[in-house]
Amino acid sequence: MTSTSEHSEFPTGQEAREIDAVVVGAGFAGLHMLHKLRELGLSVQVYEAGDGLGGTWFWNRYPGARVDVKSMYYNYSFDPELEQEWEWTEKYPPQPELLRYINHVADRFDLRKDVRLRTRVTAAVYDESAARWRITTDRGEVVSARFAIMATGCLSVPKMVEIPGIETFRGRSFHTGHWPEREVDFTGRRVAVIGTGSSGVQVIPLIARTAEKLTVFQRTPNYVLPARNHAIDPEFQRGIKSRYRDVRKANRESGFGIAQPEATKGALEVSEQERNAFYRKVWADKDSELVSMMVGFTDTLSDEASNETAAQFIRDRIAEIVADPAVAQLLQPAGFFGVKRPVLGTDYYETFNRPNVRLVDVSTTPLAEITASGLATTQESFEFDDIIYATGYDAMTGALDAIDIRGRDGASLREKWAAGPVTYLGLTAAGFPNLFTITGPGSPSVLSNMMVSIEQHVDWVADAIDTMRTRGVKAMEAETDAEQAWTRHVGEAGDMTLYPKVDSWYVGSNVPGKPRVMYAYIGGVGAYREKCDQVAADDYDGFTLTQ
Ligand code: N01
Repeated sequence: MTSTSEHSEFPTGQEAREIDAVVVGAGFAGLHMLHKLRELGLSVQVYEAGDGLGGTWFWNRYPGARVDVKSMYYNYSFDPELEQEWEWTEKYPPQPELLRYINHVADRFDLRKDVRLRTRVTAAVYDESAARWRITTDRGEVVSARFAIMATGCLSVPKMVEIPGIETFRGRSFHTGHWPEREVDFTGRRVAVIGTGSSGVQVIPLIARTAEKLTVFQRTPNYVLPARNHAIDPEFQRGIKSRYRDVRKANRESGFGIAQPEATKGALEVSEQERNAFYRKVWADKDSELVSMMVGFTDTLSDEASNETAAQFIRDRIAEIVADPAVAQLLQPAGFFGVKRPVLGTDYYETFNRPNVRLVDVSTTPLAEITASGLATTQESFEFDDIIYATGYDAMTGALDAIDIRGRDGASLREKWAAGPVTYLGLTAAGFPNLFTITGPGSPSVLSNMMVSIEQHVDWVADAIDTMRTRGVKAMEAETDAEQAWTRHVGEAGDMTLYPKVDSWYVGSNVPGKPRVMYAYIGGVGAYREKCDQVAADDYDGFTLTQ
């Protein structure tokens, strides 16, 4: 830590309401941050663009939306009573259940009164002389806060297709990440789904059940493992609850935030028989998890030949399930397994055996235009009643870029990150004192069980703020050297794996023109937590604290 001291006063005649902290976003991260800061006695205002709480789980209301981390691990751990009293119903709960849980938490801790819904933060400008952030909303509200905490979500800015004509379509259009609150009926309709990532994979089987005809436009096939979702076994739920402290600790110390048996061998260090027996177990076991396939061997995500064994195993399963060999071939991914977000699905491949479902490969004949009556590829025209865009997000930086964030000397965060995000620990940026990004770029975030990463960041930020208050520190700012070293480390950690070798939103390649860098830290949540704790223990090493 470097300490500097300066004297300043708040500007006189300041018209903005003064509070301690603004939190942007009322999803899992924002609500938890609010709770923690209130416990510290701070005055907090949360702004939320949606007209309900829940962030991701508010907006992703499409049919089939559910989490793909086990319910028992995908919830708050901060309150032992809360974790005991809430009863999960399924291995992977659906969106309505998650939204009920979030609203339950909000009521239980009386969080609503500090959340302003339907209000989008448009700008955050740092006033160095006052060491305060001036936050402006789209409703014209201006508030002055010591701390600005961005809990804006990693996947909250939907991305559309980059072709002309979207606004000309006369039928109904939906983006999975901005789904209407009312129930949408697809019975007897001709429906297009564009995109086969996690959202597409979840929505496609359900739409296929009622639509007259479903056409799926696939650019890149994904590796889809069977979710094998089921009603939660009460015995299992009781068992986890009885040892929750140990379970939480193990998850926090793990690589992806979901503890797994430690792998000791590379995939090619065991016999083919042993390897396939493992893959078969993960594929078939009703209690297995996505991450098991990724970390069952030490080198699945880092060695091309090892990775290929898992990839081929899944391709073989696709060929077994899909009746038409030409369709099966189109559904078989060619690239590495696990380093473009793999997916859990229910009846996904089976759906392509239905007579009312057609798969169109748009890697060879790309989408060319959305028309008044449907869409056209470079080869064929289609007519639809409904188009569903399951086309993903401007991930990690999209929501931060959407706010005009200006730090010391009016410097813009957007401009600072023009060649890719530069952060210290994925939590802070030099030039932007007292601004924190929960699960920000450069932290494990999307490469982990989000609940584990959210809680770790919220706790770290709350501790930092508490320390500042106790010690009379007015501003905390990352040092440029520390920031550069961390950002380099994030890139180097990525380079030790296969992640940068494939196109995916993890490296920003899904958004034309976005810098291609590693947007999340792959070093593992356990190691990352240790690093963050060490920084705090070393008197906030790498930060300048100004009194
Ligand atoms: O978005 P995606 P998503 N022409 O970016 C295609 C989380 N999540 O909403 O792969 C044609 O993964 C694009 O094709 P390609 C999870 O972390 C979790 O599905 O770029 N196609 C791809 O197929 C996930 O990773 C759950 O070639 C175009 C698809 O659209 C993340 O959110 C559920 C195109 C986008 O896939 C994002 O998932 C849902 C174009 N111009 C989401 N543009 C859980 O299960 C895009 N595509 C927990």
